[in-house]
Amino acid sequence: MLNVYIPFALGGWNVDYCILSPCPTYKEVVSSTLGKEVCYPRLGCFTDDPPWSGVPGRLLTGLPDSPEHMNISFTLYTRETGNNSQVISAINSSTIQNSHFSSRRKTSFIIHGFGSTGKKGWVVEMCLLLLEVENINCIAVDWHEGAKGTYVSAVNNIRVIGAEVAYFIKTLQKIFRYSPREIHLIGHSLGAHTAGEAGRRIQGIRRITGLDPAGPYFEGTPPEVRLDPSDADFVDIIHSNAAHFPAIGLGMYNTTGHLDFYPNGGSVMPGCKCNSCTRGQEVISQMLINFVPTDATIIGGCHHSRSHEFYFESILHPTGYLGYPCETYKSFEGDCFPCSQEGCPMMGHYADRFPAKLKRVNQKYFLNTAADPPFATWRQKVFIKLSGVKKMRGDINLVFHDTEGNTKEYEIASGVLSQDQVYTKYLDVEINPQNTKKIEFLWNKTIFTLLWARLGAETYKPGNNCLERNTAVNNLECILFCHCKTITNQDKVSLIPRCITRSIV
Ligand SMILES: [Ca+2]
Repeated sequence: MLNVYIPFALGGWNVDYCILSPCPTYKEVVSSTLGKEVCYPRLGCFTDDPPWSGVPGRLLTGLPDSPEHMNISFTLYTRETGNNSQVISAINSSTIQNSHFSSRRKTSFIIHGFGSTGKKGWVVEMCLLLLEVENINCIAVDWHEGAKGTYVSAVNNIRVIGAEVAYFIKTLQKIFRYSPREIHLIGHSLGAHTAGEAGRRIQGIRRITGLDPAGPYFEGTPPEVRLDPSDADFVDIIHSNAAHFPAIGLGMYNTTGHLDFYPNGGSVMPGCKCNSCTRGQEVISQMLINFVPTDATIIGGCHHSRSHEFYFESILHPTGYLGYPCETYKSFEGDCFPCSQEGCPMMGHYADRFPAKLKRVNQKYFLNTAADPPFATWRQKVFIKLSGVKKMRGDINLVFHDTEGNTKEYEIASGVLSQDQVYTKYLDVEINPQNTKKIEFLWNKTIFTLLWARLGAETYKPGNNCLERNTAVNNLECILFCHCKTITNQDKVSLIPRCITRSIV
């Protein structure tokens, strides 16, 4: 009955919404909830003193359930186990010593969120894919028994889950002298804050990746209770369902890592149909009061789940997830391209390869993704200049062909087209420049038969500076596509990769 507040941030202010009636006052909630404590062997005591409860944005009640009640498990995947994973336990550490866990490898922990499971689905798939590219120990953390009640009980429970992950890491330290610098925690939604809690308890964890860290009861709260940059040496975040007043998202809107990525602006993801997106206050209310999920990935909604889907695909398509530094999404759509001298980070698995990742905290990066897997896109700035006829009505399109015969068409300009005007367009092309066989230039033939046009299109692999020096950052080669001659009376022209001439502007 007391789980009645929906907190969210509004322009830096926390607003608490009561969704049951009669609503207790702030003071009543605070005074009725403080001062309780529960203690568990190995893990210590958990109080509901501030900041765990009774602070703005976090007016919740209750204490975490016991680890036994939640039936937490750690399942090991390695290249030796394949699908035949091994359940290991820090309480009985011989299970670790007798497993395929190797202290000579790095270790990733994957932690699910509210209403989800670590026994199947994306958590297991993530481990199996990581093992294809890296020889690591991958541990799927399951706490579905603690994640299936109300949202508020799950929020409380992650404190025990975080303590269990920390206890597991301490055990590794003890039996193998294993360093936290070998550890990467990857958590989705409440799992992101679980990773933060483990990081708060263990200094020096190499990296925590927060996949759309849960917003309700965390947005605007003290760093101690949520994932923040102090929880690991490097913290990277993907925001995919950020709260935007007056709508309520399931994820956090504010920056909370060293690098914060906002794909598609961070709130609404392309390809999420409205009947599956289940966003807004209605859903949150359901979650908070009485929702008992059967399939967790549905709960967070399509937007919320995109964060782990992006991470998954970034393992295979790293260069298709380049983030551009920008203050807002609106300004990104018009500018913030190409990258500065220091380069741009790749969202997802390879974010840690960005040399300037630790320069400051709360660095914001924007990018657009495609609507369907693998979601990767390669941003390009295209210039086209027309000459010949003063004004004409029509449209200009570019068609990208890859080496496998797939094509993608993008409109550059339409409507009234004027002589000598340079048409500039940012394209988020779903074809990797590396696999681009040719680019065709199309216009409305019936209108443009008598037109002649000049065009140039530049394509970049990740990195930048192609525009100025034809060099690239991230040690990746820059590819230019260009056609610098005047085209007359044709309906299409192909652009050939690696043309040395610069395109006209
Ligand atoms: Ca923290």
